[in-house]
Amino acid sequence: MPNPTIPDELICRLRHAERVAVLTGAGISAESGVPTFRDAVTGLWAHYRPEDLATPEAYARDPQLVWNWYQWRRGLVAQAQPNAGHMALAQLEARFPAWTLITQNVDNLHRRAGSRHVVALHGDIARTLCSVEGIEVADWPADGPVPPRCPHCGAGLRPGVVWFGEDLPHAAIDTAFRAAETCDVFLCVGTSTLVYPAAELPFVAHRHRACVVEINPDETPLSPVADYRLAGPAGVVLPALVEALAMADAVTGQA
Ligand code: BJW
Repeated sequence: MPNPTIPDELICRLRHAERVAVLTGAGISAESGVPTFRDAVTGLWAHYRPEDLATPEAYARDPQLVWNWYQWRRGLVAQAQPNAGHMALAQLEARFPAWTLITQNVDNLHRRAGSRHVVALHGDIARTLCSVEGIEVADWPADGPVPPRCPHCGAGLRPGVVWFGEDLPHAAIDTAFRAAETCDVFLCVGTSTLVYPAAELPFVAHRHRACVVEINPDETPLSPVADYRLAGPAGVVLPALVEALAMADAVTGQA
């Protein structure tokens, strides 16, 4: 793919920005081999809609099915490596006095790429909780029931993620909204902006007069209000953005 053009005015906005917020979604991890939610699913799970599996109702109805789906995804995530998009965001963190990286992803690839401050809205797929008590459980017998049982109360175990209809972690969502309300530039990367409350964040930033940049090969409900749409894969566009900033720094002789 040819190097995407990053508008000069956007580089200028970024170079003068103090407060930058970023929201990432499944699209940023697509190039690491982690499937997105709303793109066509192939293979073993092709007959299931992720929206129908990531709910407390689905777990109550068929805990084995939901547990097995998460085990399959855990395997994919464990094999995945951060890509150039994750790396570019980790590089940008050091540049801005106030930087907030908010992710809907549960794959931990931002931290593995070197991002130090990550606000995770939807949990962490590597964690396992008791479905009744909510306590974290680290180990269970490999040859036991599926899903495994909580060693304290015997209830089924579940992944430490946020399902539809469940509350997001309060501290994380508060931090995310504060960042959206106060940032100069908001980067919205690889999300369909269909799932709330995360989808509200770029619109909040727009209402507070931030410059909103969408990085996504496809249009989304955010596209009509975005100040800039950089249409392309995050693993290409974000490194191009970092490079364009570095070139502008070199021309003016400052970082
Ligand atoms: C690329 C690319 C590349 C591809 N580079 N880009 C207000 C209005 C209406 C409904 C609600 C509302 N407020 C709350 C709701 C209810 C609900 C909701 O939003 N429903 C909507 C479906 C309408 N929200 C909730 O229930 C939330 N809880 C809540 O609000 O609590 C209070 C409450 C309770 C009860 C009632 C009302 C309020 C919880 C939401 C939890 C979402 N959980 C999931 C699963 C997490 C665990 C897991 O991983 O299994 O989170 S669902 C799934 O969607 C996952 C994702 O984080 C999330 C967002 O998806 P994302 O990341 O945008 O992925 P995709 O696949 O949709 O898009 C990928 C994009 O990437 C595409 O645009 C591609 O083009 C692009 N792309 N390749 C860049 N290389």
